[in-house]
Amino acid sequence: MNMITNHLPTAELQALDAAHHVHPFTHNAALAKKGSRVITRARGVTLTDSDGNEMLDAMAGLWCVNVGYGREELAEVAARQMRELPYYNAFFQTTHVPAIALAQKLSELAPGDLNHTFFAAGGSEANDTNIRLVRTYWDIKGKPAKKVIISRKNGYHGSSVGSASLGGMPAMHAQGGIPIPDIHHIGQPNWWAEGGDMDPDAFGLKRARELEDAILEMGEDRVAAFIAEPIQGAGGVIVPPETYWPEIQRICDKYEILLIADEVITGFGRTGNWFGSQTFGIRPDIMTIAKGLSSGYAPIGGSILSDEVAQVISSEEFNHGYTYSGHPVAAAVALENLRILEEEKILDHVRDVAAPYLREKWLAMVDHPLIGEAKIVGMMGSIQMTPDKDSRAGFAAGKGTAGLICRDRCFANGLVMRHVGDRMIISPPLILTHGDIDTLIARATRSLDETHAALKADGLLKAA
Ligand code: PXG
Repeated sequence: MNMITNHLPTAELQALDAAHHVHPFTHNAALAKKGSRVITRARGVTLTDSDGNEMLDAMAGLWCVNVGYGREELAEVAARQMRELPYYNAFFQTTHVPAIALAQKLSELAPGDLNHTFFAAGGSEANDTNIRLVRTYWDIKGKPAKKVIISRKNGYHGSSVGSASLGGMPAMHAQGGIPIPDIHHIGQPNWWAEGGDMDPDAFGLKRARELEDAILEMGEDRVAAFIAEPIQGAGGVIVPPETYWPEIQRICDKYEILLIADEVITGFGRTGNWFGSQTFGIRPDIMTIAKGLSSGYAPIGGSILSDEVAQVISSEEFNHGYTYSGHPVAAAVALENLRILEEEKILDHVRDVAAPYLREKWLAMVDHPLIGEAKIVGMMGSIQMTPDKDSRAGFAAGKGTAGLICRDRCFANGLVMRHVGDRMIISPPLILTHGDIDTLIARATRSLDETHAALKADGLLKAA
């Protein structure tokens, strides 16, 4: 049997990794010199590396391990499904039990009449499906000019050609000939960075109305859909002002465009409800799902469609699909993950136990001398570092200088907390206890103190 175990010393694993493994979103040559951290094991909310260091994983992997690590039931279900039917597809007038059961379960959990799921292997694929799907939808409805999809600057929708085009990350658009045509980006509701002298509510309205301006400028007859994350995740856990989503919903209702809520991060309990759309009162026509759907134990994602969208798209052949659409093992794991979330009342735990306590501690971080803003919804939060709280200035040394220092201090202090520029973000497993939260906050505070001291010592506390 080919066992994948931690059978080599760390340095040898790092050398082999550098020699043969090309990492995503990484300057690989620089990493090769430094050496990757080798993660060997995880249980509950704790990661262990190849040197035996333990870290509290406040990112739940990559925003996905909602039920925490080490759930035997998920391993059991995967093994059982592999023995029973490891693979089959749904292309040629066939189907299988895991895909049927999961699609049915999702129709029960998803709000409104979102009753039909098209499966993919992750969020990028699902958003590529959405691009082809909404354009085909309007073709079938006799409105082939409706091709433009409006999305947002600093949004993240995946890394394939289509989904990265929907995303609004300039560094991604700089590589590989994207965006594809007919994607239009409007501004993001990031008050801290871009709100200037406006109050947050007025700014939220202003940014929402950029959608209306774009529709009016291009013509309603050219716009197919608007896509957005209820809370921007990879963009830095940007919680929109309260005015933002109601105004977006009003605009989508007024003009004939489809609303796609990208719930890849905000789905499956992250915000305290099954979906972020419920937390913000959004009524989407399509929801993108992945990550927490299987708690990351198996790669699976999809698009949940409203009755109307599904009925239109089903009226002709839709020439689209992936080998792993509705993969039986991934679907079985997802179904078991949803059972765990439901039967163990993990959403109740988030709402009544974990999120209120985390919120109290997290928001208090704004009193730290480095922190200008603290935001949190359910189990996703961000804190913004700044050299000048009043002016909301960035650091003269450049964006990300403080963020990188803090991220490294966090690792050293046994905490995985990400940075996006100089914003520190968390999205921990939903099963966090009060004790875990105390640990998280203590390690984060210590890391911030050390970052503050390091910036001070190097003369880097200057505003840009
Ligand atoms: N939509 C959203 C909202 C996401 O956050 C995707 C789509 C793409 O999903 P897949 O499964 O294809 O990766 C994501 C993924 C980061 C980071 O740096 C975030 C994601 C992926 C990789 C890195 O925060 N989110």
